[in-house]
Amino acid sequence: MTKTKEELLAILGQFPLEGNAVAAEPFGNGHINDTLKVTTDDGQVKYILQRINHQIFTNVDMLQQNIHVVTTHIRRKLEAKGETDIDRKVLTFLPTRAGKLYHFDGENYWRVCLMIPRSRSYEEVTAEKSYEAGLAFGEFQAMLADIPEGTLGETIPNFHNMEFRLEQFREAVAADRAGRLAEVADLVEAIEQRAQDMCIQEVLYRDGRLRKRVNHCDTKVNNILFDEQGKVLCVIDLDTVMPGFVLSDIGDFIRTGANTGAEDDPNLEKVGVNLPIFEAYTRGYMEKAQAFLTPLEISMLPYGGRLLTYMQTVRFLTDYINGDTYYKIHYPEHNLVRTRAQYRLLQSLEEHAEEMINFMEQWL
Ligand code: ADP
Ligand code: GN1
Ligand code: MG
Repeated sequence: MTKTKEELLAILGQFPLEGNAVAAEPFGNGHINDTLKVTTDDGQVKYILQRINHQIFTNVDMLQQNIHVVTTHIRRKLEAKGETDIDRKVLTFLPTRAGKLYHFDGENYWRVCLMIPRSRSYEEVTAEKSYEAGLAFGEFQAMLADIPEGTLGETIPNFHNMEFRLEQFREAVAADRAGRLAEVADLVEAIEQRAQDMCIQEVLYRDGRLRKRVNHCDTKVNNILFDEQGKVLCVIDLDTVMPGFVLSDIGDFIRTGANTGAEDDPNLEKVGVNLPIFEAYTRGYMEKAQAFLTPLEISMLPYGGRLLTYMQTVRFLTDYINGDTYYKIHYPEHNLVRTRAQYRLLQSLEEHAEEMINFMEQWL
């Protein structure tokens, strides 16, 4: 990000903060938006400022309207349940002084939300935290299930549509814009071998056997905030909440939480599925979700882990082939390293598929 401190403080001046902002510093490990923590003149970090990546979220009005609907809906549910400490259990976005859901400075789009006090996210979780995360995402889906159809827009059309992601991949391969195809031939082949099997959801949907539900669509392990006791406070990063297949939210947690290595681990020996984390997450998730899932969805849950890992392999490789135009990278080969790590995880998930499928028997 190229903004000076003075420019950032001027942007913050558009929002009715308590106190005056004195600093805005980078925060978190997101690949798309820019996230900054804001310190005010009482020395506290009370706000998060985000620059929305509008190359990717091209309809910022729809994006912010979706988030507004989701956060007010959750807040109402929590109030109805008689929850306490609600300000730590749902994100609160500040309207601008002009009463808008974001500020446009002529070049970039900005939003501000309250920093949830005494909270933190993790890049790696224990089985206990994984169980908690399962409860949280199950509860999140349950709370949003009654948002009327058509209320939430698709902030990124076809976001988790595997057929569409493969189309983009094949276009990238055909164009080979960055001249990188030769070095990734093995990965292209690995992707093509699995392509048909990985598009089952779209086929089932067309056959009327699978429905769409409101999903988070980015259930990375670091998109949950925990309190000091390791209990979940809330689900964050709501940009991609939209109708989709339920397996997305199971799969992306398996991909990020149940991996013994990092998403971009250069050491492939470290990468593999962590079954106790998968089991703990599934137990938590099923506690909340069993009531609304169909037997088909339940039986496909391990497939969801493979699918989202495959989809991420395809997306990282597409970006590498295109010359790194989508994800933030920290070094030139980053997207390739990410691809190889995701592919290794996919192979591990395939090796353990039977155990994972057997684990689901208890709910079938
Ligand atoms: P990104 O799109 O960059 O992933 P996130 O909304 O996930 O953006 O924020 C990045 C990180 O910042 C999170 O992983 C979390 O650690 C922290 N964070 C974001 N929002 C809050 C908040 N309201 N309160 C506390 N921490 C937050
Ligand atoms: C992006 O913004 P972040 O880091 O939470 C991406 C997800 C990917 C993820 C891979 C809008 O999420 O879909 O799964 O990176 N978000 C978007 O780590 O593309
Ligand atoms: Mg995030």
